[in-house]
Amino acid sequence: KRIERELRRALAEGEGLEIHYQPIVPASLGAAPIRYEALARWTSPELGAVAPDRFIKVAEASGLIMPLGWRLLDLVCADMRLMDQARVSINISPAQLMSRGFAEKFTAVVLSHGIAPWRIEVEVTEQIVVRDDATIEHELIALSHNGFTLALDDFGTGFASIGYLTQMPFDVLKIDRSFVRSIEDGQQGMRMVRSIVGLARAMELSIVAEGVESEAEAVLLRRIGADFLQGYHFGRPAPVSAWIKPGAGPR
Ligand code: G
Ligand code: G
Ligand code: G
Ligand code: MN
Ligand code: NA
Repeated sequence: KRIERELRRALAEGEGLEIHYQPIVPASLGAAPIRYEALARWTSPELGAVAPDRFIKVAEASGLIMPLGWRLLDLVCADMRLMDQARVSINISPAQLMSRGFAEKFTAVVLSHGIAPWRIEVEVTEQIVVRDDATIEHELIALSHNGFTLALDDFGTGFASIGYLTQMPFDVLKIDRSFVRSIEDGQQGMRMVRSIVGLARAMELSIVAEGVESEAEAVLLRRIGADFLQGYHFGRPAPVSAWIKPGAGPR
């Protein structure tokens, strides 16, 4: 309840919310990061830094996820004007996609900032599959139609059926870090990740491996055929200023 009250205040006063970006690097050696995942951060004057999974949950339960989501999108779009041609993925909650007209407003906001939709990827978790909601499907299809790419996040932790995957216009599959962790444990983990990669290949999805924390994991993931790697090994989430060349500015 305190989190809700403080979050309401943060939204009203427009303070304490910020976006950190984590690089998503091409698996090919030497290629520069050109993609980032946007991750919300909140520091409240009363509560200090609040973990995003906590305040996102509170926002979802209290209905604040809609105004919060729009505020975060504005922050990302403003940063993207400093990021040259880089692409950014944004996490979207099922609660946001359940609101009719979400895709239309999302598109309008992005265009109003002068950002091309192809630069933005929308990440949704497998939990949206469980909802089996017609509005969610409608809004996802509309986002794809409007030129945004769609990523299925945390893949392997939920219940996404292959049938659903083939029906929906996903472009990217993000392998959850629990699987990435398992590849060093032996044959079983390797087999599992190999089969996920095979599945993604068959569906012409590109593959991001999440939570890569060591060079050993990176080597194995390249060998298995992941297209992009993301994790502390390549960079922690950091403000946009950490990732732009000095002197870069809005164009
Ligand atoms: O760094 P990490 O602790 O940032 O993120 C924790 C969780 O919060 C992740 O599951 C992530 O998807 C979620 N999250 C981070 N930023 C956002 C956001 O802007 N919107 C939504 N809906 N979820 C977010
Ligand atoms: O749920 P989602 O995948 O959107 O959230 C990404 C979360 O993973 C964020 O909380 C982010 O800070 C965290 N994260 C990013 N890289 C790593 C990593 O290498 N290891 C671990 N344990 N977490 C990571
Ligand atoms: O902190 P850690 O050892 O997990 O970092 C792994 C890699 O990520 C290192 O190459 C480090 O330079 C980079 N990195 C970690 N944090 C940041 C950051 O805040 N900004 C930038 N630009 N790179 C970072
Ligand atoms: Mn994500
Ligand atoms: Na994830």
